[in-house]
Formats: sequence, structure tokens, C-alpha cells
Amino acid sequence: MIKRVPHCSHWGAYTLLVEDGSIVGVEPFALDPDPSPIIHSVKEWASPRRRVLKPLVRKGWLDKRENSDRSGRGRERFVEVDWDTVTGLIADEIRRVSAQFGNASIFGGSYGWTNCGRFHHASSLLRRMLNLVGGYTAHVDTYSVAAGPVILRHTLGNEDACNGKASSLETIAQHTDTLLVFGALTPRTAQSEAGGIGPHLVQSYLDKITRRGAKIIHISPLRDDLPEGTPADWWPIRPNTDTALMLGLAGEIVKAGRHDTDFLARCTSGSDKFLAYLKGSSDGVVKDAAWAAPITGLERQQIVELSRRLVDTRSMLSVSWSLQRAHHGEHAFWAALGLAAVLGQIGLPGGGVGYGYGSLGGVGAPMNLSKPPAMSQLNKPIDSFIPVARITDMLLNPGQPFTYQGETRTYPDTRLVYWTGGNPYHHHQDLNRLARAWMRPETIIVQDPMFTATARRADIVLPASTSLERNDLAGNWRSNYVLAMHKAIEPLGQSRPDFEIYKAIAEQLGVVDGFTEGRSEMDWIAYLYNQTRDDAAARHGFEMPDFETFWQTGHAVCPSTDQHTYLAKYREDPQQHALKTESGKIVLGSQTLDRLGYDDCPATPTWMEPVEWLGKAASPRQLHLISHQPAGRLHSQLETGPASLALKRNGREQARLHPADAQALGILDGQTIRLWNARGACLATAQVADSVRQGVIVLPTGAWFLPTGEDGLDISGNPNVLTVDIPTSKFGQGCAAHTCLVNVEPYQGSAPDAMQAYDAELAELTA
Ligand SMILES: Nc1nc2c(c(=O)[nH]1)N[C@H]1C(S)=C(S)[C@@H](COP(=O)(O)OP(=O)(O)OC[C@H]3O[C@@H](n4cnc5c(=O)[nH]c(N)nc54)[C@H](O)[C@@H]3O)O[C@H]1N2
Ligand SMILES: Nc1nc2c(c(=O)[nH]1)N[C@H]1C(S)=C(S)[C@@H](COP(=O)(O)OP(=O)(O)OC[C@H]3O[C@@H](n4cnc5c(=O)[nH]c(N)nc54)[C@H](O)[C@@H]3O)O[C@H]1N2
Ligand SMILES: [Mo]
Repeated sequence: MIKRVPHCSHWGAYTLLVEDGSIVGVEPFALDPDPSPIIHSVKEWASPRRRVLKPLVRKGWLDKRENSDRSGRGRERFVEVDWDTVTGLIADEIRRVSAQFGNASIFGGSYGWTNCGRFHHASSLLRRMLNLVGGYTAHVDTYSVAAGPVILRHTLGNEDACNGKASSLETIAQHTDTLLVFGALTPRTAQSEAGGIGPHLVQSYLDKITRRGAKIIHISPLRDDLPEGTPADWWPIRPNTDTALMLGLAGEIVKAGRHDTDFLARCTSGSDKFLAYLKGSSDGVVKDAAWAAPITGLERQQIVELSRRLVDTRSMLSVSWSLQRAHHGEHAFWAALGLAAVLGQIGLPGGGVGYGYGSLGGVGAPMNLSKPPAMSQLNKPIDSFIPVARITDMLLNPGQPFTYQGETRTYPDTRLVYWTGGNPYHHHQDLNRLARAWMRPETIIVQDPMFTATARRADIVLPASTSLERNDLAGNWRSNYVLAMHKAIEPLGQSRPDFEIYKAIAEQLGVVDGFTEGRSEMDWIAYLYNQTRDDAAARHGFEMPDFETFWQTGHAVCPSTDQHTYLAKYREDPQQHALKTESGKIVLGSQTLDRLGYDDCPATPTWMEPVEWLGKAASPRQLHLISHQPAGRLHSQLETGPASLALKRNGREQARLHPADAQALGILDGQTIRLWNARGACLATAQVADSVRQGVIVLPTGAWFLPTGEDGLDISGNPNVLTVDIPTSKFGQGCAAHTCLVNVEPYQGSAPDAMQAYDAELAELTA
């Protein structure tokens, strides 16, 4: 008999068909008009092949604990231990580091997407446990957005505009005449939503926008950042130069005297400084179309015409998160705000600026108004943190200062790293630099269902079960569905649900009651669901089904709105609805940044050359690397599932480049190529296509890192052996992955199949 099991992942809801304890099929969620193909890859989780199946400890660490030879990480064999032993070892280690060095020496800031379940949420639960025993060093912001929220908190008073609370896509579909898309607006990325998603709606909004006849100008190095079938003018901009285009447009408008002086006076502060910069009175350079054209590689006359159109029509700027994942990313977001302020349409339906449309499926979608389900991490006993992408800097520079949001703080002396639900050997930049820093901590614990590159480089590996093997629920503040995640199969090997793992450690640490609060798995799931349900009833008079009905149906709808115009109230009455900024207004000239005087984050939206960009290429043979999100998987998850494998060729990730570049470099479609720079090298299969701008090469993230040979050539195609590990600026300290120049050449040597080599490495480590 086939059992139908409702379940959910970050890429959407689905029904698992289960027979005799194994998954025999996957059906999309009936209410989803545009389901993600990745749902069919989840069967891969049920295969033991690349799973961690038992608790393991590296031989050298088991012998010598904190005095082990750490160069054994990733090379030395693992030894099997039982659960009691391993949780005891971990409890001892937490106690030792806490007593000898203090809890700031425990890095629990472990970043990563884990699975979408809100209860077994691996990193929240880790923090919950550590907060009961004195705390840990945390992280702030995300790899997704860091420069962005830092500058928006400063200039708009909060990060709503980039966190799903800008104007809804429905209002854009209804009112916008000119839509400027910077970066992407595509189901490729909108497939995913942190915490799951019910219906995928981005394509239907694009269809609506198209039907109404809005003019779309698409500004991106990649044509298919807008899906085929969405009519748009494609402006293939040089990567990392959008700030110059935005400022050129704004300057052109100011030059024509068509800027909204009333809006600037009523709703912004420091606009005199901004206008002075645009007019060139501060630096002698007028920012206009003629100035922006050679920087961006776009046509001067087109920029002039667009600047007029923006003033003449209801205009909306859509800015992808990717634009701030680059050196000086703060200023790409700020310049967009500056341009929108000059246009003066902020707060009008279909006008203004919003960040992250399409970056996740819930951004701009009907906004959940109730409190989403989330596990409490309890109170933090200590206040130690790093900006999330400064992990390597932290490990290399204990005791050294760093700046963040205008404050100066100190990196802790990290002795113990506990990583769960994330894969830094996928997500961090300059992986060879991370590998050097990885030698520093005395102990590294990794908890993951899969034997990732990070797990291989741990001292202790804990087998977490996947969401398929336990009950949970999905939901988040951006999407208006709560989704049931029923257990489909038994845990593989000796793996355990995350909650059970921490519970066992908490027991050894003497804090189990505080950790569980006496609730079981199903108690917690009902408790979290009822928090959302009660909140919906109390604040919105909205009746959600009772828990049993929800659990049986598999989903429940939350109160939501698709009619939201960002800053509408503020626009009407800026005094009454003052923003939480230094002036109470939208900041275009910042007194704080003026005082701080950072050379890489000036006090008004400013174009600065990034460390690496086409304007600095040593020769025409150097290309700008865009390492964007993979279409067929979520980051490194389900890398070996069918949706991911379908986009590989010859067993490797594909790197897309323009036919003219391919010809100049002697590269043929389908050929193995080597991408390299001073930081590292990797292989990929060349895909020659004119959908990418000349001078740009695109290699998606997420291939399973597999360095080989003396020089560490990565044979899987992981772009993070190439990317720069620098902060976006001293102010935001964000990830700058999209800033990167590479050299590319046909690969002459022979290279093994990446997956076979990956499996062989695993077999050796666990022999
Ligand atoms: N070059 C470049 N690099 C980038 C980016 C880029 O644009 N360019 N983007 C960055 C961005 S935006 C992000 S968000 C990061 C993503 O980086 P990560 O979030 O680290 O990537 P994932 O592959 O999703 O890692 C999640 C891990 O959780 C594990 N996991 C899944 N389910 C469970 C579970 O139930 N329990 C436990 N304990 N573990 C589980 C998975 O097996 C996987 O190893 O990458 C960043 N890196
Ligand atoms: N299928 C799938 N979906 C995902 C993810 C995934 O791993 N897989 N990851 C999710 C996560 S964690 C996040 S944070 C979001 C990220 O969402 P985004 O940041 O929007 O996604 P990216 O793919 O990094 O970048 C989108 C596009 O921006 C363009 N771009 C890059 N640099 C520039 C630039 O300087 N100027 C301009 N104009 N364009 C530029 C690139 O062509 C790229 O294709 O995606 C989410 N969605
Ligand atoms: Mo992200």
C-alpha cells in the first residue's frame, strides 16, 4: 500500500509516496502553480551512499584531544564511537573550553540553511543548547545579505526593504509602468525560500506585469536572469558597476532639473551632499550618462532616454540581493535608494525601490502577517559575535580588532567550532585561505546528514537525520503558508534528529530540562503551530485550523496581504511616521559615515572601483566571474540529485562564457577548462552561449569541493576556490563573492570524474 506523506523543503511543498518504508515517488503540492524540479531530488537523502551513518571521531583527536596534530583533518581516518561516548566527549570539550578560555572561545555562529523544519532547526537548537551553558560567539547578518541590511538600517531605519517588506509584487503588477530590474527576477532563485514555501508565484507576477504592458529594462550580465518569455530590453552591464549607472541616471535627472525637490526636502536628509556629488561640485566630476557609459559598458544615449522615462512614468527599481554581494555592495543598495529619492516616487503604489524580488520566493509575495513558527534560542548570556562572512579572519586573527556598523570590536580566541546545518567548504570565499585558518581551532565538531567537505575536515562528525526521517513544520514571515512535514522513513544508520542529538548533549551538560522544557517532538510542533495560530487570531481575528486538522491536511493558510506599498504612510506624513535613522528621514548624506571617515564607505552614495572588475583586468583574457545560485539544487544540497546532475556535463559543473571570449581563448563548447587566479584553480565544462555578456564567465555555486594534487586543483567546479575573501566595506563587512577576476584556459591534463573521486575520498576516510 502506498502511503501519501505531506512534506516540505526550502524549494517547496510536496507529497511523498512511501511504500514498505521507502520513497517511491514525489508529487508537487496541489496548490503550487510552479513547483520546483528539486522536489524530485529529495529521494537522494534516503540513499545511504553519501550520508554520515554513525558518530565518528578522527583518530588523532581521539588519541590526543585538543593536542592533536590538526593537519590530520580531512586526511586522517575516522573511528566509530557510540552515541553515549560521543556526546560525553562533546560535553567535556564544551566544559573545558568554557572553563579555560570562556564561552566566547566556542564558535556556535555556525551559518547555514540546514533543512526548512522550524523545530529541528539545527543551528537554532545549537544556540539554544549553548545559551544554557554560558553562551557562544555568534554571527550577524547572512551570506545572502549583509552589506545591504547594514546600509538600509542606517539609511531607512530598518532592513524591511530588503527583507520581504518592500512593496508587494501585486502592487507592482497593478501600478508600475517602468520596471528596472537590476540583477535577476527569476524562478531560478525564487524556487527557494528559507523555511519553505507553498505556491511559487514569481512567474505569475512576471506574467501579470507583462500583460499590463509595463516596460522592463533588465540590467544584468546574464540575459536569462529574467526568464524567457518575459519581454524586456536587456542591458548587459559590466558586473559591479550598477552604482555608476544608478548615479548616472540620477545625475542626468538632476542636470535636467527634473528631480523631485519637494520629496527630497520633506523626506530625506543630506540630499544637498548627494546632489553636490552628482553635480560634481564635491569632486569635480559630473555624474551623468556620459560619465556612466564607459564605466558600465552601456550606451550614453540609452541612459539619457531611460532617465527621462523614469521621471515621466511610474517607475520601480528592483534590485537583486546579488548586487550587494560584491565589494562596496553597500553603495549599490544606497545608490538605488538615492535614485528612487531623486525620482520622488517612494511610497506611491508601483513606485520607489525594493530589494530582493525573486532572490527568494517569498520576497514581494503575499506577506504573512502572523508570527511565523520559530524555536526560541533563549537569552544570550554573552555578547560576542562576528559579521558572518568574517569567519576566516576570526580564526586567523584572535584578539585583533574589526569594525562593524561603526563600532570597533575584537575577534575572540576560537578554540572550539561546532558547525551544524551549514557547509562553509561550499559557502565561504577563498576556500584555500579558509583551509589555512581551519588549522587553528583545537576542536571542530560537524553535525550534518551528509558527508560534506566540511564534515570530512572535522574532528567529530555527528550523523543528523534528514527531515524525511522525523516530524516537523515549515513556515516563515515572508510566506503565507504553514506546512506539515510528516516523517516518511526511519532514520538511516544510527542517525538521529537534531533535537535528539542536542538533548543527549544537554543531558550530559546537566541542562536537559531547560533544553526540552519537558516537550516531545510532537508537543513542540503543536506548540509552535499554536503560537502562529493564536497570534493570527489575537492580532488579526483570523481563524487558522486547529492543530490536528492542520496536521492531517498538511497545510494551513496564515493571514496575509498582497496590497503593500512600502513607506506609503511615511510619505504622507514624515513627522508622524519618522524613520529610525539619525535624522528620522531617509539618509542620503550621512553624518555618522562622515564622522567615521571610512575610505571604502563614504557618507553619500558613491561609485568606487571594486578591487577586481573588468576595468582592472590585466588583459582582455581575464574574465569577471559570477558565481550565482545553482538552478538545480539549493547551494551544495542534493548536489548528486537528478535536478543538479541534469545541469552538469561530463561529470562537472558547467561554466558559461560568450562565444567571442571562447574563440579568443581557444575554448570549445563541452571542453574541460581550468579557471584560475592567485587564490586557486578549478575545473569546469565550458558552455558557450551568447546569453552571457562578453568578458563574463558564470559558474554556479555548490559543487562539492574536491581539491586534488599538490596545487589543490578543485576538480568539481567550486567557484569559491577563486572568489575574494574581503569585506564589502569596513561598515558592512559582508560577503563580496560576486567581485572576482579569473583566467580561463582549455585544460590539457587528465582529470578523474569528480563524483567518483569524491566517493573514493570518503571510502578512505571511513575505512
Ligand atoms: N561564490 C559564492 N558563494 C556563495 C554565494 C554566492 O553567491 N557566491 N552565496 C552565499 C549564500 S547567499 C548562502 S545563503 C550560502 C549558503 O551556504 P550554506 O547554507 O552553508 O549551504 P547549504 O549547502 O545549504 O548547507 C546546508 C547544510 O545543511 C545540511 N543539512 C540539511 N538538512 C539538515 C538537517 O536536518 N540537520 C543538519 N544538522 N544539517 C542539515 C546540508 O546537508 C548542508 O550540508 O552560500 C554563500 N556562498
Ligand atoms: N535554485 C536555487 N535558488 C536559490 C538558491 C539556490 O542555491 N538555488 N539560493 C537562495 C539564496 S540563499 C539566496 S541568498 C538567493 C540569492 O539571490 P540573488 O542574490 O538574487 O541570486 P544570485 O544567483 O547570486 O544572483 C542573481 C543574478 O545577479 C546577477 N549579478 C551578479 N552580479 C551582478 C552585478 O554586479 N550587477 C548586476 N546587474 N547583476 C549582477 C547575476 O547575473 C546573477 O545571475 O537565492 C536563493 N535561491
Ligand atoms: Mo543566501
